[in-house]
Amino acid sequence: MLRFITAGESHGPALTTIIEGLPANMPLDIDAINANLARRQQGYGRGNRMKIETDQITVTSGLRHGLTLGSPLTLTLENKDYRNWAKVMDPAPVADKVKQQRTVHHPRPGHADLVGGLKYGFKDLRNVLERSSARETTMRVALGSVMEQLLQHLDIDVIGYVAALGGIHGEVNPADYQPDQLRDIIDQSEVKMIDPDKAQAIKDRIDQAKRDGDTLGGIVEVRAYNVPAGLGSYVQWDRKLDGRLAQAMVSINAFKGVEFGDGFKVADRPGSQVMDEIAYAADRGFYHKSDHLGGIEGGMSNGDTIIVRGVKKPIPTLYKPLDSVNIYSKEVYQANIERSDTTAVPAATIIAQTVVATELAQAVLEKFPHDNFNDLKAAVADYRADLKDPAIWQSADQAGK
Ligand code: EPS
Repeated sequence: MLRFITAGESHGPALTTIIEGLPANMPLDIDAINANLARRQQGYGRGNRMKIETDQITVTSGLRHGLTLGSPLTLTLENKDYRNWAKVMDPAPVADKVKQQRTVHHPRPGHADLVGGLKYGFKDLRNVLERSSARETTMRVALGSVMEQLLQHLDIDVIGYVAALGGIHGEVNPADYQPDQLRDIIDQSEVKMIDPDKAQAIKDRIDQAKRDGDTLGGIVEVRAYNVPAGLGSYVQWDRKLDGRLAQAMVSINAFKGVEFGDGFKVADRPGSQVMDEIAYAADRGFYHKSDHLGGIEGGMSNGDTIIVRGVKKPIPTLYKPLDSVNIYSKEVYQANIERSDTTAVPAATIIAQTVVATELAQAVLEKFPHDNFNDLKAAVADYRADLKDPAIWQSADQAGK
């Protein structure tokens, strides 16, 4: 069983993740993890925090000479900004006058501030803000990059990009590109969109939102290629792959909804225009003539490209804040202004990509033996070979029935 946990406050000393249940002997490329962390820092519309940080992980357990040990893998990332917050975020007791610094008493609408304070009984809502901050996604990306590498070793590619930002939708069909081409296009794009014609309009809209003290949301799409049929299961609610991907996507800060394939549009169409007809070819095995359902049937991957989209609401911290209430005086105040981004939708592409990779890798590990990574590779290769013409369906006495 694979499990993981993340820890760390936005302005605390460091962020950490521990991943347990990884196969032993898996090559792990630290530079590739750091490259994904750098991608998370990019994107038009990011704020000033990203100018302070150079997010890079240190591995403190579970890896030796570039190969996993099968023991818990610990990744740690230092917050450079901590040096500016050392007193405010000091783990040790501090003087009362320090406690009065950088307090948050005017909760931001749309953020966890108010409810978190009510729930945990905090005098200073900074205690909520520090952990609910999207800074946590550094660790989702770090651990998800480990999972992404596991999938890449099995020839499974996962790619995220912006489908829409601030109401402007891309019009280029991602299915017209190979995964490597998509990766190159996205890496070159400041707004992480495949459609180059929309980039300028989106940048203008971000600039305008910034001038207005406002923020923008959008839609992120993730595609997973070459996923073998049969990950996840129909037999129990919590094993359904789409259910698990949906939970993982909505767990990303500010994500409010998820859809697969043609998504909510299927509500308006008859079944004949929604189901993907089944075909067979010796070189491909069973396949579907279309991919309206986004590569998942009955809670299982069906061998087609998995297509999942998530909607990210605009960041709740507004430089022109909305109304709030002082939690002590109950008087109307404007919400606290914390340094923030105009939009983090481009950054969310790598977060969604690695979060989807995490769920898929978990599903792979559940299906195949994996104490030793070499056994996992062999088992996946054997299974893929059998899927093309399953031995169980070759018995002559059933032919033609
Ligand atoms: C973020 C770090 C945060 C914010 C942002 C995401 O750093 P700071 O609060 O020091 O500016 O820039 O977080 C939010 C917008 C949020 O609402 O939590 C990061 O590393 O991604």
